[in-house]
Amino acid sequence: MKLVLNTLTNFSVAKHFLTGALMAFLPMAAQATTLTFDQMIGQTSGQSLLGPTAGSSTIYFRDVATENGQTVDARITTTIIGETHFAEQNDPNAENYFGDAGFIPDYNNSFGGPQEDLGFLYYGNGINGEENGLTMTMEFFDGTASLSGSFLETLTLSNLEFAIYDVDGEASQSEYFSVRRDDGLVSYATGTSSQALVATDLSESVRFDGLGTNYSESDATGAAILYYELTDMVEITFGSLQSGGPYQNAVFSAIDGDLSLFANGSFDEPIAVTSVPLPASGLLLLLSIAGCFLPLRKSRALQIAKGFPSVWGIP
Ligand SMILES: [Ca+2]
Ligand SMILES: [Ca+2]
Ligand SMILES: [Ca+2]
Ligand SMILES: [Ca+2]
Repeated sequence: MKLVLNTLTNFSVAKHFLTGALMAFLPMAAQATTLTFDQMIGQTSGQSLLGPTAGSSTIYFRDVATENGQTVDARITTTIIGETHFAEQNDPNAENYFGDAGFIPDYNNSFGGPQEDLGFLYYGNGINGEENGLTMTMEFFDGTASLSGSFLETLTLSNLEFAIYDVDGEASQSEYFSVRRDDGLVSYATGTSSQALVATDLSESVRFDGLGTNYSESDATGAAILYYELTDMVEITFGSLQSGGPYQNAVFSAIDGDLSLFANGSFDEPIAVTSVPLPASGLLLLLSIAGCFLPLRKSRALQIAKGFPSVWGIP
């Protein structure tokens, strides 16, 4: 199942068509690129019960992956939702204190836990249905040799997979995350438990809701594996809803870039995300040029700039 999904192109319109007609002409998918977050540029400045935290809402990593012999660097920027406290020091006397809020690079490595992961801690504030969280945008760059740490040249990864975990909560606070299809998302897998994250395909995005019960971070019940193709940018919105309890409530989740935490994880078969039905005229066009099939490529920035999908951008 996964092999089939990974062989599809990321762009849904083309994918819809290619699934049937052109599968035989596509090359075998390369092994998925995995990510490691152990080489943050700069120093952490905060402390939390979960590990040292970065003081900035934008962080940079060298060498998160290797793609076709090229070294991949990553830049992660964030946008805050609601009254969320993130990337700042926290008063030790504050309610529900777990330490300073922010990214936790190389999460838990020193304790033999999930290795080279990227965790984060934030504080939601306000009850009665207040929504908190942050949107994280991870962009990939060529960091080979002299380009290392430069973040100048965007790099497209052909196949990417990683897990997001500890998306759960407790009785008064439920956690969720959502990801965008136009980043190249092709499929996802959730845990086999009946309490696993509930995935809702919203066409433009897929949202994963935890059921408001705390689980161990290594429990696939609060985790999902995401599969991307031809992606240079991945946006993940982590949110939480506070229905009661303390005014300030902490949230932790993390990204396991190489699925090392879930070597024996219990996940269901991957589910393909929705594809957009192809208009009849577009189908005819694709049929007419099927014989000279070119590699597809996605750049969301380009799509936004042009105002329409870049189906046939030539690499
Ligand atoms: Ca890992
Ligand atoms: Ca959590
Ligand atoms: Ca948990
Ligand atoms: Ca909490």
